[in-house]
Order: sequence, then structure tokens, then C-alpha cells
Amino acid sequence: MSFKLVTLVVIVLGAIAIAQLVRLYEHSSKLRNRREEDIPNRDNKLNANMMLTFVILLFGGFIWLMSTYGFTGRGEAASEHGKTYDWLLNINLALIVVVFFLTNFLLFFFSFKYVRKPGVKAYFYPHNNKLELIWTVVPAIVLAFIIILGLKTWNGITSDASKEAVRVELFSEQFKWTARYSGNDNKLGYFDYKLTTDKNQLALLTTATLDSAIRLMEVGSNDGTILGIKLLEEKLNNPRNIFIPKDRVKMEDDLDRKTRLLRLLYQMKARHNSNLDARAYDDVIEADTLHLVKNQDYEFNFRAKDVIHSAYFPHFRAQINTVPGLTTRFKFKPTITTSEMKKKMNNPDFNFVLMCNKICGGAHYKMKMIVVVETPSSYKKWMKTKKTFKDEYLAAPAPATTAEATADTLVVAVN
Ligand SMILES: [Cu+2]
Repeated sequence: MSFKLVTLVVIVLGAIAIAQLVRLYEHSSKLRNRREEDIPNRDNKLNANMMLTFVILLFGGFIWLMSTYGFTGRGEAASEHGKTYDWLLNINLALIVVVFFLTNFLLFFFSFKYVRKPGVKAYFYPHNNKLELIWTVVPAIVLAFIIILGLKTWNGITSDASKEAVRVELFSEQFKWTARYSGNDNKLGYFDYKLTTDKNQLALLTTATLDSAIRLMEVGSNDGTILGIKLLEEKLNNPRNIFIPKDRVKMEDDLDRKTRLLRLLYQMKARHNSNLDARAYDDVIEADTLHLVKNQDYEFNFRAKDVIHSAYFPHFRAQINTVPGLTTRFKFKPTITTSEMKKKMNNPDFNFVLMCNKICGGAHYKMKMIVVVETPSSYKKWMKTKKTFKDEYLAAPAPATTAEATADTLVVAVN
């Protein structure tokens, strides 16, 4: 017999047993000359005492949990606005705790105190306008106060950053973060998803990346994993090639998509101003670790490659969604270095982190970046070891020229 069937039988038998007990109770009441709705004094007293015990356990448990596990365990706020944020959170918590104690005390203590007593008739009190007014207006004022303060703080975090703020981009994808620093000009280079190639994972826009994206569409990749339009056309038009219909449709779709992309890329190229190349060329790209300077204003620009992620900096009290096709932004100023925080938290292994806070797929739990907050001098030292996008891009092996690739494709086609 399956587990489900056993469970069902137990439930049915349980229901029958309860029905029988209720009938037995009814019969015994009749025998004792008592009406069904008469509850003996002893039962009322028991319920009243249970109400009192429950509220004592509830309050005791709450106080114990709060004193054992603390508030959030995130430690002191490590950003400037974080202090306001924590203040706001504490006010909210204080209000909630007061209301929690007050309402639960009234609910359970009154149930205990005003238990039915023989010979005492309940006072009938159906309505009071004054009371209604108080418990409508007071919460409304308190809520308005919380919401206005919250909006003010939120606007402070998401309003435009100052000119001096350092621009950093955080690029999210399943399942990692990549940081892009804006370089000497403090301007992030432009980007377009159509420029995504192996060498240009963040799809930055320069004359060279445009040309190589166009080449990729026209002649494919050097290793032959991406077929170019030329080769696709040759394959499809060669009468000696015989395809099963499914494969032919797949290749035709691929050709369509690539032809469309190529057309858009040529449009981009016609509009492209090569003066903008410098904007992207001095950018510095770094995966895994984010380096920040203490007391420096930052503007973070978030991008997503695949699905919606959420950028969560618990210690800096900041979080925002990262959305494909839409840049989201916020700013903050770190005020505590990593080594200072290690001492404050009394934990030599402590590190600030950027985490993904949106269930974005199978390895979501691993999507994390270490954040290092340091002094300006050690930041400069670190930055000196980094290559700019231009150096990295030009150092990578050059894409095949059209002539070479065409020769290759012919060989493949003959094969
Ligand atoms: Cu994610």
C-alpha cells in the first residue's frame, strides 16, 4: 500500500473518531441534564489560564530570540547613507515591537482577565466613534511618517551622483559579477549587446570592436565554432550538400539572424564616432573582486546579460535589481576599510561582499564578489597592476582577416 493511501485512511479514520467523540459528549451532556452550549466553569478557567501562559511564553521567546541572535548580524553600516538607513530600520523595529507587545497583551490578558464568571453578565458595548477615530488616525500618521522618511532616504541613494563620484559598472550574468572601472576620464565607455564576442565579453563600443563583430558575422570565428554568413550561404546553396530538413531550417534561421545583426552592425558603424573609442579604451575590467577607496563617492551602474539579478551589498546597506536592457544605478560612499571592519567584527576572515539576491538559476548561491575597501595609496598600487581595456583587447590574438577566413571556409565547404 502506498504512503499516500495510508495517509488518506488515517485521515478518514481520524475524522470518524472525532465525530464519534462529539456524539459521545452530546449524549453525556444530555444524561447530566446540561445543554450542549453550556461550558463548565472548569473548562473556561483552563482556557483563560492557557491564554495567559501563551502570552508569557510568546513575549519570553521574543525577548530571548532578540537577545540571542541580535538584530541583523550585519555589523555596523560601512557606508555614509547606511547610518540613516539603520536609523530608519531601528525606528520601524521599535514601532513594530511596541505595537506587538501592546496588541498581544490586550488580546491575551483580557481573554484571561474577563473569563466568564457565573452570575456576571457581559457589558454590551457595540460602538465608539472616538476610539475608531484614534485607531485610524494614529496609524495613518505613523505610516505617513515612515513612508516619507523612507522615500527621502531612497531618493538620497538613487538620485544623480556628483561629478566627482567615481563611475563603476557592475555586470551581472549567470553566475558571476564583473566590475568595470571608468579609467582616467571617469567616463564609462559605451556598449551594445550586438558587440559581444569572446574577446569583448562586456560588448564595449569602439571602432575595433565594431569591425571585429562585423567580421564575426561575415566570416565566423577562427576556430570554426561560429559560422559566418558567407559559409552558411555557401553550404545552403551548394547542390551537392544534402541536409535533413530540421538541420536546414536551423541553418536558415541562423543565417537570418546573422544577416539581421550584420545589417544593424553596419548601421551602427555608419553612425559611430571614433572619438568615443577613448571612452572605452581606458576602462579597466576586473572579475571576482571589487576594489573601492574609503571615503570616495561612487556611482554604480548595473547591467544584466541574461536574466534579472539583484545587486546586494549587505554591509553598505544597498540593493537594486539588475535588469537586461536597462541600466540601474545607485551611489554610496564606503566609510570603513576592510581591515578596520575585520577588527570591528572581531573576525580576521571578514570580507565585504556583493551578492546576488534574486534566485536567478541553479548556481545562484555562488554568485558573489568580494569587495575590498582600502586606502587611496593601496588602491593606486593595485590599479597600477591592471591593464586597460585597450591593452587587453589589442594583446589578444587578432581576428582572422577576410581573405584568410574565406580560404578556410572554402576548405570546410569542400570537406
Ligand atoms: Cu544572480
